[in-house]
This record gives sequence, C-alpha cells and structure tokens, in this order.
Amino acid sequence: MSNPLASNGPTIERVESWIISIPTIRAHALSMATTSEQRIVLVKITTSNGDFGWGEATTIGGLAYGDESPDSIKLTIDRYFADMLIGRSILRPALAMAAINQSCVGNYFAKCAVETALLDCLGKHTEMPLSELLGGRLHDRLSVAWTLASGNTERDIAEGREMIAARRHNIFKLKIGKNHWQDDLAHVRKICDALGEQASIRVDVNQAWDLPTAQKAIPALTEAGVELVEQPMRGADHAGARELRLLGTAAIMADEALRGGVEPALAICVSRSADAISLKIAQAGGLTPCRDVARIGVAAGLSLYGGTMLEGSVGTAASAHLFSTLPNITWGTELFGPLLLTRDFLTTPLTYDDFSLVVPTGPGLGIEIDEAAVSECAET
Ligand code: MUC
Ligand code: MG
Repeated sequence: MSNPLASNGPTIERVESWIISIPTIRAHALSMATTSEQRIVLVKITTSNGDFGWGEATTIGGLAYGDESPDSIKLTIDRYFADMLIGRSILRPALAMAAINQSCVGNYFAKCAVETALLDCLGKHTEMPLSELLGGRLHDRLSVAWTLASGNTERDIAEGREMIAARRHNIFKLKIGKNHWQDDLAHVRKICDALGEQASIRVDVNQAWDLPTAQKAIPALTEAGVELVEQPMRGADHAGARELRLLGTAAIMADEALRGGVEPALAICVSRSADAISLKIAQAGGLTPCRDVARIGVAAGLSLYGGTMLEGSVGTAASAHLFSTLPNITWGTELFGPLLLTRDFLTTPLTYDDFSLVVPTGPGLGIEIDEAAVSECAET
C-alpha cells in the first residue's frame, strides 16, 4: 500500500458551519442555567478529493457556562479560521492549528470544532480511526454517567431507577448549587438512599458556592454517600479548592477551572487544588491540547474523568476517541450528550449498552452524518 502521507495530499477546499437547534428530552437544570434546547455548531471541511471531515462545538446555556456562544463560535470559524485553512494540506492538521493559534487567542470551542474536523479528514484519508491518530486505543468501551437534573427529586429517582434497570447508567451526577445548600443536601440524600446501593453518586456545583458553604456542605454530602464533588467554587479559587481537598472527605474535581487547557491544568497541579480533573475537549481548545491536559494531570498524580459539554454525536465521538487512548480514566466518563437530545444527526447512532459507550471503529470519527437531518435542524 502506498504511503498516504508521502505527498502533500489533498487540500482544504471549503469550510462550512451551521448552528443546529435540538430540544432536549427534558429540561436540564444546572446551577447557572436550565437548558431545554441545545444549539450545536457543526463544521464541515471539504477536501480537494471530495472527502470531508466534521467537527462540533456545543456550549451549555448559551453564554451561561463559558464566554463563547454558538453564534460567536460560528462567526469565528466563518470569518477568521476558514481563510487560514483553505488551500492547506489535510495531512498537516497540527500545522493548520499552529497557524490558527498563532493569530487567534482564546476561542477554545471554535478551535476544538475545527481541529476535530481536520483530524476526521486525516483519519478518513489514512483510513485510521481518530483514536489511532491520537496515540492508540486502549479501550473499546467507556463507562458513561448520566446527569439527574430534572429539578425534581422524585422524577430524578424514577429516572435513575429506569437507567439502572435498562443497564444504561449506574453512575449519576446530580446538579446542585442553585438552592440553599441544606435543601440541596436533602435532595441528594434522598437520591443516595434510593439509588446509592446500586450506583455511584457524584455532585456538580458549577462554581455556585463560597468557601464557608463548601466547607459545611461537602462533609455532609460525603456522609450522605457522595463520592465526588465537581467544581464547588469559582474555578480561579485554587487556594480555596485546596482547603476543600484537605478536608479529606469526597474527592474534589476541577471542571471550569480547566478552561483554557494546559496552563490552567498546570496551575491546578502546582496548587494541588484538585484530586481529579474533568477532561473536556472544547474547554481545552481541542483533542491534542486535551490529551496534554490529561498527561499533565497524570504526571501530577491527579485522576481523570471524561467530561462533556453536552455535545451531540460529533463532539461525543471525538471525545470518546481521545478518552479511549488514556490508560486510566478512574472516574469514567459522562459522554451521554446525544441521549439528552430529542433527535440525532447520524445515519447510525452511537451505541450505548451495558453501562457504556462503544467507541466507533471506522476511519476518522467513525460516524456518518445525516446531512438531511442537519439541514432540517439548521437555524436560518
Ligand atoms: C458540567 O458542568 O459538567 C456535563 C454534564 C452535565 O449534565 O452538564 C455538563 C456540564
Ligand atoms: Mg461540571
């Protein structure tokens, strides 16, 4: 077989993007926003030999979670990144991303979408799954948590029971931080009592607490059965997070603190302000920076979790490829985004069974986009 990397290869001819809107199966209530619809940015890169690659950037609650909105991501890609990509060889995704990084700071979600599409093109051209391009797959399946966030305790318990019975999820993340901490504690305790024997229960506070609240709440939540507390306070408060770690109760996980990739990851390691880190390809600015975040974390003795921005199938497949290459994802993943949406935009949906997601095996992302579905959901 001839070496597909021996020439300059096909070049990038077209970069297109869409915002597609898909309602969620129920309202998803987080401390800073309640989501009932996901606005997903999809990017398609078409190459001179007629191949194409797809990427995705999805935010939670518009601008409630981060400083990039679906609209700003689309604009950044169309107005700034597209011209930097047209005419480049698809064999050199790192060179393309280096050019973008050189002339554009921040914009991590937009960079992630484009890097994913570039790697999808390369993977299809070389007939290699993304996981192999990213260092080599170690796992064919990833365990997947579900977030109980209907805003109603009884409904969350019923949902959790259904998930366990269907063998879809036995790890649950509860979204708290919107109410007084003692009300949240009562909610969590009921869920731990109902499901805790059969499931691992974690909470995500999405930065809602101050230090005195967190110092009271975390030991009480641990006592109720919570194993892991995600981002209890502002991401920038490393000193406070370190105090929480030193309580020696539930493990403390950094999420929003990692926005921006390797530099914040290093700051967390230096300050020893987390036990675990939530890896998110969008928050890191792409798959390769996210892989670097994982390596930095592992070197500092942190345990890993495969996070999500509640992406649809493209971002979820991309994340799965990366996470499948990591030796030890101690806390599993939460790659359930497509299951929260009322419709999919793949010709064949991703496979979830036996409490896990099956990592696609085909070239590139290993998925096929249903372009008619994309057109139907696209905002005009
Ligand atoms: C977050 O903060 O982790 C991930 C799962 C979920 O329900 O919300 C997201 C965001
Ligand atoms: Mg989180």
